[in-house]
Amino acid sequence: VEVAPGAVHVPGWLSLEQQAELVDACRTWGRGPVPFRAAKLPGGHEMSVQTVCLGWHWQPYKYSRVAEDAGGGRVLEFPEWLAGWGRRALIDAYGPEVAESAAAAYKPDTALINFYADTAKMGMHQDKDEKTDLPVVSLSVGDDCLFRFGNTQTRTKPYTDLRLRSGDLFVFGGPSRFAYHGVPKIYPGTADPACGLASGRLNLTMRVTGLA
Ligand code: MD3
Ligand code: FE
Repeated sequence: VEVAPGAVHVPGWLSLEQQAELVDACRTWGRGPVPFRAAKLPGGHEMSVQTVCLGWHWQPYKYSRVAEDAGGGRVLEFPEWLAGWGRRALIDAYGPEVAESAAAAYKPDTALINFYADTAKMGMHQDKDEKTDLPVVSLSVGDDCLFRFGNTQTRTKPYTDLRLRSGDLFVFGGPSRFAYHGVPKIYPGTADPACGLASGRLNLTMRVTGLA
């Protein structure tokens, strides 16, 4: 479903087995050299979401290889299998004709894994810390959420509200890459336990930072 030019929602893209596999991987990554942590905004407030990263460590407005705000460990490598999921995601979202060359060239080098407890949310923002305009691939597992997809000009209306469910894929490329978006609400208790998460919501986004 094309929600806006370049913004494609593919409900139920991941099987329950793949969802559980991803949850397991996120648990393993969270036990690595850098734990899940709430990122601090420049004003000093902590985000309500807990995040762990692969490839590059993200803090609001910057990427680094070590997590000075989370114990000083070096981030884990971005696994090749996950890049493979990213390339398949582009083909499945944009169609083989549009996407095959773009997909073959797609080399995501960072993943941000966000965990939302029941009351966590994410305010409207743009993702502008990457130096490329290549697509962001987003995978959701666990409880449903309200996802708000806005416009590139303001963090307010017009926007489209959508419900994202466990297993959903969303690709944000082209004119949608720098649109405002946020997660105003989690719907607790809506997940199938077979997805591997007993409560809360995980979202993994992969990106191409353009950094070396
Ligand atoms: C639209 N994550 O990590 S995923 C983020 O569910 C983030 O955790 C949300 O926003 C989450 O930055 C939303 C959907 C998403 C991700 C990246 C985008 C939408 C996007 C980048 C550009 C435009
Ligand atoms: Fe974002």
